[in-house]
Amino acid sequence: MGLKGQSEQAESEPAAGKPPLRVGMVGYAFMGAAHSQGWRTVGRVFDLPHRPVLAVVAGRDGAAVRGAAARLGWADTETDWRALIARDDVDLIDICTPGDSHAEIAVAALEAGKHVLCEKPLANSVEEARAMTEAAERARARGQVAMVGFNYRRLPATALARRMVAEGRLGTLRHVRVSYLQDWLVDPEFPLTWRLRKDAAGSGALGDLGAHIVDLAQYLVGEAITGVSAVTETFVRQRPLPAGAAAGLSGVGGRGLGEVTVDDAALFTARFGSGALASFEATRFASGRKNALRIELNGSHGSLAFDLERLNELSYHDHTEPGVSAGFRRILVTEPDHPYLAAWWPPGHGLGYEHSFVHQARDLVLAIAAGTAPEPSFADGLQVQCVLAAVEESAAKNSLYTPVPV
Ligand code: SOE
Repeated sequence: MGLKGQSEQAESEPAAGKPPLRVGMVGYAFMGAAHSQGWRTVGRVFDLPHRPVLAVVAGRDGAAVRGAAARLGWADTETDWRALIARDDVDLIDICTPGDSHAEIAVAALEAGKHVLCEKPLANSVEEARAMTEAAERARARGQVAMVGFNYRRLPATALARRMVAEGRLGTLRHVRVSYLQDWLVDPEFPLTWRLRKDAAGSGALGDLGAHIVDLAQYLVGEAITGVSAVTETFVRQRPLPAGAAAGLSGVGGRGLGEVTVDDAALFTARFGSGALASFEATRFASGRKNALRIELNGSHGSLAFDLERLNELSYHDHTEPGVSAGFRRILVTEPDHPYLAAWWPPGHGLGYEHSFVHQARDLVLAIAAGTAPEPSFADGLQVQCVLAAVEESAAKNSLYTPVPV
């Protein structure tokens, strides 16, 4: 029963009367807010076998986390994630913290018998991602599930693109062309926040944005990247320390500046197992681009193109059409038989960025109820982490860089 049926429906939520799925979330910044929107909404739009409950949100600052609970709709709070995973009134741990805490929290939560949803990238290193994957595999035997939050798989247009590729509508894939462009770091006065420190974030644009496009490309193509060659760059190497900088942040030369220890941009080419070639670009210095994830796939029978800034649309070119009428056409992805759409609005009334988190919550709840492993799994997250590590290794070797003779 979707919203369209709500007028004929009793005022009760679709999931009312279903057994609760009590969620405990760690962290309440941007991703915590986005996940909260997903948990608040999913049971009121999709008819689910469990009723998601925003039970507890955890954060170190008591006053701040209580404010977040009131703002985001959480019933209780904790100031220590260890106390959260020890509670017997929480079934699932949703990790929305910086990457340096993903592994410790996820492994402890799985060993405490909880299901786990962990934000991307899965971890800050391959070693951490592998330990998380092994813990998830052990927990699987106990009926627990674990998923990593690559939410862009869960927009109707990208899910439709995956369906069309799997149906063979593009034929043999030859090219994948992906970029994820933002510009919030162009100002050199932007402070040295955690995303700019390797110890907290693991990497810069590569892990923050590159992880998304590696996962989305592999999801759409349906196979893994087998090798990369890369360049990375840090354009602004020192930034002002944030107000109240953590003790561990050493100023540079006493001028209140700190070292940026991650990449600002990563560009890499890649091969897929079937021989398709790919190009990837991830940067937070693309002046004027706010959240521009664009992907295009070219195959022997056709092409698909998606632009996150036009996320209700999918461009499709059927190369088997007679040339006189062939060309890219726009599919408006708002029909009831498009992925997820039956639960929402009538055709033509588009969705937004936040709906990817509602769909992520839906798919996780359905997997828990069915006892199936949700995708992307921690093993999928580990594979992305291996690609990111290969990019960093290639860039460090710089081996394929051939200076142009002058
Ligand atoms: C910042 O670059 C960020 O919030 C990413 O961390 C998210 O994963 C992306 O969806 C939006 O931009």
